Amino acid sequence: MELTEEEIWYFKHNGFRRLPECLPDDLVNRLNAVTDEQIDRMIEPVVWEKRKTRTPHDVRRLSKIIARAPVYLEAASHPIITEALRGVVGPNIELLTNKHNHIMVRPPGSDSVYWHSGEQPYDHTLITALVYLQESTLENGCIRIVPGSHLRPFRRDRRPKEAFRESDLHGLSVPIPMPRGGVLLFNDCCFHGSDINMSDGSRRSMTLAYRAHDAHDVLKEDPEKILISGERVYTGHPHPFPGSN
Ligand SMILES: O=C(O)CCC(=O)C(=O)O
Repeated sequence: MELTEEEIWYFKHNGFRRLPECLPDDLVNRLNAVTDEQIDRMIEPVVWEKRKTRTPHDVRRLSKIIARAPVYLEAASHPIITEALRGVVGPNIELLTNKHNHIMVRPPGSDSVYWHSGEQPYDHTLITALVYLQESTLENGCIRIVPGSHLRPFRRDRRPKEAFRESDLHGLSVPIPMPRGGVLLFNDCCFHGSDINMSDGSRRSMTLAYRAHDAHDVLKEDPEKILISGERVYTGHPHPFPGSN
């Protein structure tokens, strides 16, 4: 569903938007089945929780998911996501494979995701989508976002390394619980992080990065970008300008 003008305004000012529609159940089931297998077989690249044991229970993050199984790209290019993105980045949309492109598994007891702003506020090109394979709650450490922080006019360390709950960013943030199958879009310049998983289950979500295709790039076939909607247009000024000689 396309975002309304009011929703686009909300996204631009607050920096995030929870989409009203969830991905279909069947797709979420298939995502979970493939993810179960990836975790059980501990298929690298993996980011581990801070433990030395390295069992399937210690998998914090599965990296480079798009190359692991076609179902991940199917979800990443689902119309529920692309139609909403269109209102934010226009019709020509690329999925990045060299930023995000991972699943946060967040097993029971998983440590917090420290406060960070994915990109600098002067570089507003990247939109993050979190796609929830499992419900995310206050108990299992749902994401918290500092509304409007993508518009900050001051400098602040992009990764402040402050204890999660003691940071002033915690007091400025809002928790965003999400349903299974839910999709959260946010401007990656927003400060965000999430608390320890205090539940006895995991809290899986795909983290994906999108941007508008750069219409001025002369080289169109960037291997780290997958065009998921629209076309790779070129709108640079040709030289010599037609009819100028
Ligand atoms: O899963 C979360 O709560 C945070 C995700 C995130 O910031 C990331 O994957 O970079």
